[in-house]
Amino acid sequence: MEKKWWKESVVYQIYPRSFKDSNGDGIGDIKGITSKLDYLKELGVDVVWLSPVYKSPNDDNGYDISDYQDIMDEFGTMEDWEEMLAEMHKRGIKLIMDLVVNHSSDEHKWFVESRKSKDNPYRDYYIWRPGKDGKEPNNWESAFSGSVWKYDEATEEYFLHIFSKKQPDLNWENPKVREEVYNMMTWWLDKGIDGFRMDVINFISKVEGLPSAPNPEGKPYVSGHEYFMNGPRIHEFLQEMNKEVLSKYDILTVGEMPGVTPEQGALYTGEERHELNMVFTFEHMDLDSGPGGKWDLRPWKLTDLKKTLSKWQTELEGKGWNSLYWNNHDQPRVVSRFGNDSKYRAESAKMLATCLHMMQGTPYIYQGEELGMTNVKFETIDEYKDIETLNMYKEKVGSGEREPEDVMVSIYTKGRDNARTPVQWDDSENAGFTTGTPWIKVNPNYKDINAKKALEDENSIFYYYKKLIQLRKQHEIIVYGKYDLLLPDSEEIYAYTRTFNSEKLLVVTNFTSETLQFELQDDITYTTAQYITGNYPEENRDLRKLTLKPYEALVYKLS
Ligand code: TEU
Ligand code: CA
Repeated sequence: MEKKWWKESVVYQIYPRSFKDSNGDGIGDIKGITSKLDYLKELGVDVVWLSPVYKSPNDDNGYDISDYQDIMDEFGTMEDWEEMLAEMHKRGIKLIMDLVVNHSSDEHKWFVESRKSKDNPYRDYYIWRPGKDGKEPNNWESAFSGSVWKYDEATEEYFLHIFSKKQPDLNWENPKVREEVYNMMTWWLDKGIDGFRMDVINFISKVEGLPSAPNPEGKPYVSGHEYFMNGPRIHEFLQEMNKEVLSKYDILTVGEMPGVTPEQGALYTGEERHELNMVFTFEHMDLDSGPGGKWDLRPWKLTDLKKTLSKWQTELEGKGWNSLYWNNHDQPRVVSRFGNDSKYRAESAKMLATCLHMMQGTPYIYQGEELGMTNVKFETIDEYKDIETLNMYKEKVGSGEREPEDVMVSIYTKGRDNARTPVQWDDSENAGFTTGTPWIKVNPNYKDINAKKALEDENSIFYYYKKLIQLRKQHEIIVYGKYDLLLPDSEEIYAYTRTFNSEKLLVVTNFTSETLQFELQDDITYTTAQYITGNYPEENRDLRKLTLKPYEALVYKLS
């Protein structure tokens, strides 16, 4: 397997709106990020992934871009951005930018032109269709509720938007669109950035004819994913992008890909295929969703989590490369989801970190994860800000399909705002995030959970993450070792080994609040067992008969 810097790196995701406000307007900004770079340096991360900071009317917090080559006023100026990049590079931190090119904002100049007339030169930059029998061109449902089509009076046609009405999908069939995107990417790379995270990049190729999906239950709209997820020309487009842009730079590329399987993941990331370095799978994020989608809650099972993650580990071994994540700006907080955010918050946060960071792949840490930040429960729906959450609430409650209290439980468990409450810097008002009124409320637990407190406590979750990051630099086996799952049927213990040359890494994690026994199987032999890390004080122990404390994590190197 080829050695690469991006395989040896740890990435930290910043969601700028919620990271740090520098001027008291309640909105995180670029100068706020720059003021916290020493904090990131202390943590030891190699790369920052910055969620969108481009010009945007903020219908979807920056994922609706109206100018790809300018900075959002609320976040600062291009000079602020350049200063931030220089300060990152000074500290040896690389920067990857978010690339959101499945869609733009409806306020982008391309779309403003496109909607003017059917013969406008920009018309084919987007996906326009006439209605069918006075209705939408097909029955696909938007990710943010309702139809994916919006009727536009000016030309009496509909345009496609998989996400919000203000996020029209770009038409990748049009070579001019692709060329514009490649030029824009080159422009940013020439400004010195170190790569891209590509938003829903496996949605850019749509099936010809945009057929309606089967709808046996006669619902108003149904998922059209099979017609645009991993679509017919996706690999061609990515190979073209690679040839025109990516291959000319030594960069990190990661594609966000809902609905990608490990088999496809191997195609997207295969070293010989010249597409992307890695992808973000959603398989492990979907384990607690029922057939009705993400808001249809169901309990998750550890055996399913292990099956999914292990399949990615083995399928990509020697072919492609994994990204490793528990959290991002779209997901609930992991300690509330797969851990225990009350009695064992610190233990379970460290256990989850260990379980993930010891796998093969590039780990991603989402802001606040290193503090063990938790989900939030706002009392009323008006306190929520996320368009996905608000639209869903309106639809489900408005139609009488679900009771408001019941919908709130879904939001508490899965809502994206769980990840978007401000980073808790200290125990002062508004958690030190802003001197003004924060755009979204701070989690009330900030007096107990905050960075200042974490930095003063050598046993904090923060320092545990720091150690995990350092270990990756010290032990090649953590980066390159081959993964093998142990105890596939246990609903309580997640254990695996990594093998590299003649060494093995043993990782044992307890996913419960119970004390458990773990016996290392006989066919794993060794003469010395070196303790690498754990989330309880180190003890001399017999690996053949381990007693695991609640949410305990242990890592040994066997040789
Ligand atoms: O997300 C894409 C995506 O499919 C989901 O994560 C989605 O946001 C939602 O949670 C489905 O339940 C990306 C971005 O990460 C997200 O923030 C944007 O809203 C979306 O694309 C549109 O750009
Ligand atoms: Ca601000």
